[in-house]
Order: sequence, then structure tokens, then C-alpha cells
Amino acid sequence: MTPTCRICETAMEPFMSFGKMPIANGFLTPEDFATEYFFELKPGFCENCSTLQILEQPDPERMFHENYAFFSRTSKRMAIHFQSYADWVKENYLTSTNPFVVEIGSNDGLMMEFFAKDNIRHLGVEPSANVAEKARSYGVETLCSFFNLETAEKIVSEKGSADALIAANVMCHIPDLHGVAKGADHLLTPDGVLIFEEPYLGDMIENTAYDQIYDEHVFIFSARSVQNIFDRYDFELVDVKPQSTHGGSMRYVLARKGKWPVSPAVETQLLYEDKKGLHLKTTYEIFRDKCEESRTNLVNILQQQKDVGRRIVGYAATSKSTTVLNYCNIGPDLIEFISDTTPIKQGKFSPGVHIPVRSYETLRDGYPDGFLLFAWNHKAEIMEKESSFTQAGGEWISYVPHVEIIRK
Ligand code: DWN
Ligand code: SAH
Repeated sequence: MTPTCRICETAMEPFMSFGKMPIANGFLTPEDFATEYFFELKPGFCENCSTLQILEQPDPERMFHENYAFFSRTSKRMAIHFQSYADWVKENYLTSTNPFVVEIGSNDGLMMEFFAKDNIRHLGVEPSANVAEKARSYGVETLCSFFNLETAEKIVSEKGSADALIAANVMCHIPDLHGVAKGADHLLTPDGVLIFEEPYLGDMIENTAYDQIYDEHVFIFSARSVQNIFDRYDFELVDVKPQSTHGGSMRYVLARKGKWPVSPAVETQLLYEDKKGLHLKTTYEIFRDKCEESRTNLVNILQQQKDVGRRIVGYAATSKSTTVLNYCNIGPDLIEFISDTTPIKQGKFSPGVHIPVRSYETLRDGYPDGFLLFAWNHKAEIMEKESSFTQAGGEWISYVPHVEIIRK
């Protein structure tokens, strides 16, 4: 059956395949190796509505559950970022008396806590029970559920309409955006706003950051695609704000048509995207060629390191690294282990290629000769933390925006 666009149902072809992929956050134990789940990771670009999407996605319940492995609180800089995101929402969009804010994909409550602390009426909507429980332990009211029209109806009947529906790094995870748009329409007050920030397509293409594509990320948005998607539900894009988080993101503000002034930044961004050729098929063919080149260069560097007997360890068992490791077929022969600060990942093996994941404290037993930087999006935070390793001659292998060795 020919795949069709999840937004406008136009027939679509993939522009490349990353091959068979496991669940990106499916860290596992040896007993589970034989039954590990795989699907084919193949992105396509819909020329009708300009939405980049993966054509096959595992069921959400396979990815988001009571053992979800990603906790937002693992990055100190993201905590600072979410505080400023929350402050900006409060100042600009929560100006009514006794406002109510809802967050989709609130995870461990890192952003919602900044509303809870100010006694602002709030609710996080989070389907992964373990992270939702963590949020509650920080005083964040949390509904353990996927966000859709039914959830919105439940919230309105129990708590009333919301002034703002906010999100970060989750809209791109939800295959049924029609359900989200209908839910937003039901939940928001007439002047209410829908705000979300996600990895930005323009940055992904610019930096050949192909590891942004994995099972959870069913879409990679641009201003054009967001405008097209929500236009179907009478929302308009009223503002866009570029963010440096996660290697280049975009914050989108949407409101019902005619309710809020449209910032000139929207038109500027749309023109930029046209100039970059984000709507053109050839852009994705060039991207595919660059992915292949990146793969060859990365495998070559790791092989050279191995040939001269150098120890390379992965830095941070990110979801993104699952695409890189499986696409490049890099296993424990090239990477001794991956160091990660998240307890639920430690002592397990990485999805697909089965590299051991060890605690950060393991490094006290001896630093390697070099790290492969999987959390390249947290480079500034990590470089600061590991400055003595680098000063002592330790090396970093990075692959975004291109494959290189970083020395002091
Ligand atoms: O979109 C998503 C983003 C927000 O978070 C989700 N689909 C899943 C997740 O993606 P990711 O795993 O690629 O996220 P990060 O933030 O790039 O990486 C987090 C991982 O890195 C955690 O396992 C913790 C680890 N880490 C570490 O070991 N040392 C992170 C930092 C900053 C560190 O210093
Ligand atoms: N917003 C956080 C977490 C991003 S990870 C941050 O930026 O750090 C994506 C989160 O969205 C996960 O916690 C996942 O469980 C949740 N999620 C996935 N699908 C969802 C849906 N349909 N509705 C609400 N949350 C969802």
C-alpha cells in the first residue's frame, strides 16, 4: 500500500531509508535481545503540505509507557531554558485573573514546576506513568494520558477552559495531529493560545543532524508545515521564535484566526524557508547524500581509532544515538560502552547494536582516550563539565554539523 501523508493524505514516497531500527529509547537486557522490535525508518517529505514525516512509526504505547527512559531533568541548561519559557508564557499569555495552563508531554514536570511554584492553576498531560509520577513528586498536577480530543473534553469538564496550551519537544511525537488540533480547539478559551517548540527542520537540514529522525519524532516541523497543519482547524501562526535548544529549535505561537496580531517574524521565517529550498525535493536528496557521507566518515574515524588501540566511549545514551549507531552499524567493537547519567538506562544495552550503558561514575575507574559525543545538542554544558578531561589531552569525536575530532 502506498503510504499517504498523515496531514493531507497525499501519496508519499520516502526520500531515503535508515534501514531497520529498534525503539530509540528501548534500552534492554540480554534476555530481551531475541524479541527486540524493529521497523524500517524511512522519512518522506509531503510536497503538498510541506511536512517532513517518517512513513512508518511504532504504536505510541510501544514507546511511551511506565518505563519511559527519558527524564527532562537530566540537563541543567534545559532547566534554565524551561524557566525562561515559563516566565515568557506567564508574562505574555497568562494575564487574565486566575489563569489556567496545560502542558502536553510534561514529562517529569521540569517546566510545569515553574507554574506550580507560583500557585498558578496548571495541569501536565503525560502518558508515561514513571515520569508523570516523578512530576507529581515535585508538586506538579499531572494527568497520565495521551493528549487528544477526549482528554481535552475531560479536562474542560473537570477544570474548565485553558488560557494557554503549551508544549516542548512533543508535538513532533504525535502521529494524530488532527486529534491534537481538535483537542486544542475544545480546550482553549476564545483568546487562548497554543504554543510549542520543536527541533527545527531548517537546522536539521543545515547541520545534517539526521539523528533527529527516530521513532518518536514522527514529524520534523517548519513554520510552513505548522501553518498548513493548523490552518485546517482555523488556527493561525501568530509568532515564531528560534531557539538554540536541542541543536536548533523553533517556538510556534498559534491562536484562532483574527484573535491575535500576526508578528512580522512569521513572514520573515516563511521567506527564509523558501530561500533555503525547504519545499524542494532536491533539498532532501542532497540531505540523503550528506547523511551517507557522514556515515562513511564517522565509521572511518572510529575504525582508525580502534586500529591504533585507542579506547572510545560514547557520551550520553541519547534517543538520537539509536539512529546513528544502527544506521552506521557501530557496535561494541568500536565503542566500549556509553556513559549516561539516567539510572533507568544504566546496566542495560543500547537498542539494536547492544552497546553496554554504564553510569557516569564508571568513568572514575579511568577516562577513555576519546568520547563520541552523542549529546551534541548539550555540547556547551558537557564541555564545561568535562573541561579537565579535554585540558588533559582527551579528545571528542563529533558528527554534527560534520564529522570531526575536537581537541583543546
Ligand atoms: O524529543 C525528545 C528530547 C527532548 O529528549 C525525546 N524524544 C527524547 C529525548 O531525546 P534525547 O534522548 O536525544 O535527549 P537529550 O537531552 O539529547 O539526551 C538526554 C540523555 O543524555 C539522557 O540519557 C541523559 C544524558 N546526558 C548525560 O549522560 N550527561 C545528558 C547530559 C546533559 C549529560 O551531561
Ligand atoms: N517536554 C519534555 C519531554 C519531551 S519527551 C521536554 O522537552 O523535556 C516527549 C514526552 O512526550 C514524553 O514524556 C512522552 O511520554 C510524551 N508524549 C508522547 N506522546 C504524547 C501525547 N500524545 N500526549 C502527551 N504527551 C505525549
